[in-house]
Amino acid sequence: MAEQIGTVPSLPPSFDPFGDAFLGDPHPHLETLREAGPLVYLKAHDAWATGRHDVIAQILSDNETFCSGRGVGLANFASEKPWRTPSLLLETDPPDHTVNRTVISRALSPSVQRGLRAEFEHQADSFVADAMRRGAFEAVDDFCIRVPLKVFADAVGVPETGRAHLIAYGNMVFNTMGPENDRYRRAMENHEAVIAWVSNACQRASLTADGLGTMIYRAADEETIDEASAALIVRSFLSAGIDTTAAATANLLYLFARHPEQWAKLKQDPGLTRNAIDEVLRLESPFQCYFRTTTGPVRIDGVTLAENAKVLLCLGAANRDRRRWTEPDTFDIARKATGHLAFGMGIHGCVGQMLARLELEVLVTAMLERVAAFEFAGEPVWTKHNTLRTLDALPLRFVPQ
Ligand code: OVM
Repeated sequence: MAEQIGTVPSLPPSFDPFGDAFLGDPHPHLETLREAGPLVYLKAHDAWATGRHDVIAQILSDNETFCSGRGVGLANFASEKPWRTPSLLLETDPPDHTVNRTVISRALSPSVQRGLRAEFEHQADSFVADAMRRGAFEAVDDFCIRVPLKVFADAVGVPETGRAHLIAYGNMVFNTMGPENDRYRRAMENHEAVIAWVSNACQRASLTADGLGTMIYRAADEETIDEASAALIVRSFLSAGIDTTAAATANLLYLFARHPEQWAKLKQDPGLTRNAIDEVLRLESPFQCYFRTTTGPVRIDGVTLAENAKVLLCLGAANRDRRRWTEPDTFDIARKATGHLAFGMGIHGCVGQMLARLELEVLVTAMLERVAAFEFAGEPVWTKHNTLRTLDALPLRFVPQ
């Protein structure tokens, strides 16, 4: 499918990483992209793209040339007004990024996480016990989404009522990183009510006294950041922490239902749990792709990019790059899965990844104790989403031991 213009591989306008054909069956298309060249021009969007593990690692390590402050979606904030105030973490560069990142990483310190573990375990146990009682059920709506809406939203300390808005909000944030297609527009349909709920939830007065949200406001009390920044950093918890972990949970259940021998293997050797989680994240990465923007002309792999070029980083492709992985399409919980890019890398590498890992680890541990196998109770349906890889429907039965 790739076409060469001089030495620059380019893909025709019909090749659209945000189109129905691509999103309906992404992995073969990601392979086309990755094998077309280290850096490929996408006619459909006047943007560049890469699905190579080494090229993405190089770009993510050079945040001065490939910035985030002009947006990590297709829209260039230097010329297009974003629909929300840009994130002080995701969509910003040093030196501001460094200050904000320090504030949020302090709130997510190892000791804070140790404190959250017991409650996460308690909740995981009750979610799994509940799933076992139900027989066949819809795992996305009744399990994968509910877990972070309970445990993570509780940890941040936002109000109980109206939390479903967080799913809609995540959908907005992640879909609008793509072009203004139908998915983008549909995600934004109810944006006013959703934004109103989220903005309110981020206010100091809305947050529980002992949550992560209030810890961010403590940095405002100490005058490290101002009050408005605190609200926006709390917003980052809500943007990044719900849909992503819900997607990871759904992808994990899907993979173990599809490959029962891997669940059997994990039951024999629960010591593989953390590695198995990394393998899930590698093979079906929840956050599939995002952009960087060039801050000046740059030469990379024989291609010269001008300033303000948008470069799409397809982590979902890099995580199956045969230059990096052997048998990349195989789900193998015993392989060495670390080094995947599902959490990104460099200065923007996922700051909440230890919390995401904790959430998944306690869930898997709770399931290992009770679940003999996962059975499909209907057809799973993958979501067509501009940047997230997850399922809309996952009818499952947790088979008791
Ligand atoms: C944020 C944000 C939004 C989406 C994703 C993300 C994966 C962060 O608003 O800071 O990290």
